[in-house]
Amino acid sequence: MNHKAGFVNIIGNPNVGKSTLMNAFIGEKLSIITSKAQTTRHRILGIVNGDDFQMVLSDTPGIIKPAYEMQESMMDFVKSAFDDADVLIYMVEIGEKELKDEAFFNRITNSTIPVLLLLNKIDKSDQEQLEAQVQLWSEKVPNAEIMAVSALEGFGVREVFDRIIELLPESPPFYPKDQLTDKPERFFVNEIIREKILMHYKKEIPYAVEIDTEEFFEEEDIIRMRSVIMVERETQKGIVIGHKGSALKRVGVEARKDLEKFFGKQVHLELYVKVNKNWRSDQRQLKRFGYNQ
Ligand SMILES: Nc1nc2c(ncn2[C@@H]2O[C@H](COP(=O)(O)OP(=O)(O)OP(=O)(O)O)[C@@H](O)[C@H]2O)c(=O)[nH]1
Ligand SMILES: [Mg+2]
Repeated sequence: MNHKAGFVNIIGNPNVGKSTLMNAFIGEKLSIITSKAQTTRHRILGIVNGDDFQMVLSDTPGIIKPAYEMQESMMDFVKSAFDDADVLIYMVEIGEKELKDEAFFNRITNSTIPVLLLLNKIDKSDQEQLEAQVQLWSEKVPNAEIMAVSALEGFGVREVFDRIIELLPESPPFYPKDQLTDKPERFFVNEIIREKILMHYKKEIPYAVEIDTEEFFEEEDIIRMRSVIMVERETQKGIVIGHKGSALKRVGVEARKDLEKFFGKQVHLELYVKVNKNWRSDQRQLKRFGYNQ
């Protein structure tokens, strides 16, 4: 039996459904998903293993024009996803125009590796609009194979999966067959907490926040975690904590529930908030938080 394996890297604008698709393939909530743009900040590998294949998916941050160091580094993750892809998934959503970054767009249209253009969120469109969109994208990206999907409702996802398997090159696996991701446990703790921050705070707060899990200690029937929520300014600290700590408490309760689901074990989570001025623009700090490859 010949074995197939390769890197399948998902790129596209913010909020189009890249992480939703990756989770649908994995069958687990590996990447956090929210209705806000720039939910994903890192390149996250999700590995799907079969007897005769290994699909190494990469979820990446949505493509933006970077305004500060952290966003520069987010776009470096996207660049790296162009470099090692065996199959490129370019995801667009119904009604969107094109990438805000022309250089990235040109790399897609000039790609020598197979490009699957996934037209996502078709649950929100009708037949007529769908046909017009397929027409539009086949002109814009003539080298791509277009497939219409709803990552959220699972429509067309199986077909995309099967098509990717066809496109994978023959190769031995890149990772052990029982490995699901490249990220350590603490990364997912940080992400689950950050998802709650994205969901419950407005304006600049989610973008000014980074999580650092300082302690992750697994006992026989409980995992004890202590994480710090870093903000950039004193005023943001007050907002994150909320009146008598109510806002922070809600984050803690909701994150703990998700963490228990994720790790399949009881979780004790201690959260506190710390001001870390301008961490988003500080190279050393960014390195510490995993933004430099
Ligand atoms: N209606 C509909 N909504 C979807 C679909 N796929 C994703 N969404 C929603 O779109 C929003 C963004 O989804 P994400 O998966 O976080 O998008 P993303 O491309 O990873 O976003 P960034 O990480 O910010 O770049 C969420 O509210 C999803 O529930 C879909 O097929 N149909
Ligand atoms: Mg995402």
